[in-house]
Amino acid sequence: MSARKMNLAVGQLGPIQRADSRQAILARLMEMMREAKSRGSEFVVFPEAALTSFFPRWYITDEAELESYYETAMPNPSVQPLFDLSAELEVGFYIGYAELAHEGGQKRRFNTSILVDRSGRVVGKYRKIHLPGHADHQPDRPFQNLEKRYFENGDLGFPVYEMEGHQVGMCICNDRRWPETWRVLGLNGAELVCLGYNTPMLEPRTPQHSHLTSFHHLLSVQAGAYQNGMWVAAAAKAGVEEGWLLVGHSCIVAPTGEIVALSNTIEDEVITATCDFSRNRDIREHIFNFEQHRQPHNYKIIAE
Ligand code: ING
Repeated sequence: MSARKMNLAVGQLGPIQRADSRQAILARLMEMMREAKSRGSEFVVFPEAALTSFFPRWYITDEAELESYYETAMPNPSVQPLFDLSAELEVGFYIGYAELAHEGGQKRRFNTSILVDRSGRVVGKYRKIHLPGHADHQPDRPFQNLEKRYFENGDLGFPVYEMEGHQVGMCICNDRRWPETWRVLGLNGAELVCLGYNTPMLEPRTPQHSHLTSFHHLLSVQAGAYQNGMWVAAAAKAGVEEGWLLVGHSCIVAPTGEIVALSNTIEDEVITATCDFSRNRDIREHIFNFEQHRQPHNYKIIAE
């Protein structure tokens, strides 16, 4: 059987400051898509909140200002050039953004990501399920994480989409810390999981763990990849964003858990690898053969 391969890129973003224009941000994303193409990539993974500064760090009381950070449609005129370039170059992409939807006569807000195929068409959507931080203003913190205030928990589950012949799933940032995320995606048949993250080096309630931020990030994605025999592509928004250092170490991880590509800056940086999906079987038909080895009747407490 011919090996099924995908030339994959991760487009790590450096910081997006509050004053950065949408045009300037788009130019950076498009530059990295061109760079990915120049290296033979057919798909590029961009970060969480790739179109704005990570605004949950602020307590925003002005409704209009808060809503200015959300996209009300995707694509929309301000991001159309990226979709056009995707179709022109035949490079698909994953991108994270704040979604403002009107569903069931209600205004809904989610921390969302989409999969776009090589013709520039949206083929899948995911809404972040694990929201870290807090819903109330906590002024004692040096910065907030108000995702529980600004977003609802995702309501789409952990879907897996067929894209360019591969089974692709998504998650976002804090999701990667929860083993359930990875196992559900593995059970749903994902061969590749794409994710973006904005992770400050300082978690204000556990400053004594700041020096472990990169370790905990890599530990989470490597374990998820290995324990479910999946390729993982993780894209950071990195660098000092509005005064706070966000961790880099964007990476591409093989089903063995090995890091096959790792960023080494905290700026805009493209890393690439060739994902050979025949390698997933080495894990999923042996050490993690779910059908042969899992004992779900002993795991019920996880879902209760
Ligand atoms: N950010 C962080 C993350 O889960 C965090 C929140 C920071 C948790 C540091 C633990 C330590 O990576 C988002 N956006 O989920």
